[in-house]
Amino acid sequence: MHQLVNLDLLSDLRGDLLSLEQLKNVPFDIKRVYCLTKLHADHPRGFHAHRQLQQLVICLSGRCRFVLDDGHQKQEVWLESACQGLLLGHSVWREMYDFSEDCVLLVLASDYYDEADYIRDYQEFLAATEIR
Ligand code: T46
Repeated sequence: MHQLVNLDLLSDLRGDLLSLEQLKNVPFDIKRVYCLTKLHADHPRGFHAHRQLQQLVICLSGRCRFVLDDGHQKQEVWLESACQGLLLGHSVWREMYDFSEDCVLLVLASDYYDEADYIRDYQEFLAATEIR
């Protein structure tokens, strides 16, 4: 349902450098990049799936918990290191919880923002997974 991608950090006394390259350590063409910041533990996010979009989510700072659901089973994943990216394919319902105060999420997406690609109703999502 999900895959954790190992990312090499170039670290030295000056700090860490994370390099992300399309079709190298990011397994799709990158059309969009966005960040989630100033997140709150008591305000979970997500609660949707995508029809086509692929994304790689990297926790640059802090930690948070993803609950992923393919309509048949659920998985829980903690993101707490910039050394690992969470690859989210389409047709996975995602919920994001327990953001630490310093949590910063960087997301690389395979396409431009398009609200029509979202399934935001869980019953519609379940019906779509049954059809497949
Ligand atoms: C996802 C998780 C991990 C835009 O206008 N452009 C954008 O590129 C994005 C991502 C969002 N928006 C708008 C859509 C909503 O009106 O920003 C508002 C907040 O988006 P949303 O409620 O979908 O945010 P999250 O944090 O629940 O979900 C986001 C992504 O939307 C989603 O694709 O997989 O992060």
